[in-house]
Amino acid sequence: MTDTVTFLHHPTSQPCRAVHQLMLETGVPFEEVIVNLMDGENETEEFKTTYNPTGQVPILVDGDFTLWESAAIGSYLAERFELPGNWLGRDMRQRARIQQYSHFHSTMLRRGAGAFFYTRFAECIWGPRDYSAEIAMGRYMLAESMPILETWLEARSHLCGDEISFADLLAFHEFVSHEAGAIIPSDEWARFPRTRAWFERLQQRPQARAVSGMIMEVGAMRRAGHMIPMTRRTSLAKGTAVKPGLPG
Ligand SMILES: N[C@@H](CCC(=O)N[C@@H](CS)C(=O)NCC(=O)O)C(=O)O
Repeated sequence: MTDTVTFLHHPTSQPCRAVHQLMLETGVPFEEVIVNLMDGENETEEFKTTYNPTGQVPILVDGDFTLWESAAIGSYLAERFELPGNWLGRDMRQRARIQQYSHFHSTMLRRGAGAFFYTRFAECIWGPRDYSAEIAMGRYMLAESMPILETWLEARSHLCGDEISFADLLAFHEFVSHEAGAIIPSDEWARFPRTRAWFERLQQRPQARAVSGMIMEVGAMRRAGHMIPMTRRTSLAKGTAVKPGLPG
């Protein structure tokens, strides 16, 4: 088995950036393949059959083994490359804490991505429409999640202890997108000073900057009113629509 894995991703995607940063931080040998989400390359039957029936990224290919879902990819990389530090947990309890966070993340903070997607991306796919219900739902998920993060960060410097872990990267990259899209106003951030300080600390990591360049550029373009060219007509943020099939 070769030691180089293949990483299929797109740099605008929060879970992709979390996995990407993990691999850069820990020196995992990988080659990258950028999947053209903007034109729906991931929606073809061939892509879904070969890689992931949901069509989503990130995806990891290690020889004849293909894996998707960012949390599963993190756990796999930890064992496969014996990742150092606390990235996926030094001991049984730390590993369980990070798993706990990953499940919380999927049902709570991750769904806040709808606020970013429907504020900044939806118009590039479906044109100007009323996305207020979806934006409100995304904001609601953020409002539910942020106080929980703030409580954790009152007791410790990182989400799962006093050392950085993959949980921090999963959460951090959600906020990077919100920052790129100017989704969370400063008076809202002011209610969560520890979360803000944690976010700013993580922003200083060179690998965080290395994987965040494109989303910051795209966010700046959208804030300036420029459209992102896309030919896809389906959602990039599955699970954040309020009505089935919306807006079609
Ligand atoms: N739960 C998944 C979520 C992955 C996900 O939402 N990927 C999005 C990009 S952020 C995607 O591939 N969207 C394209 C599509 O659904 O067509 C994970 O953590 O890996």
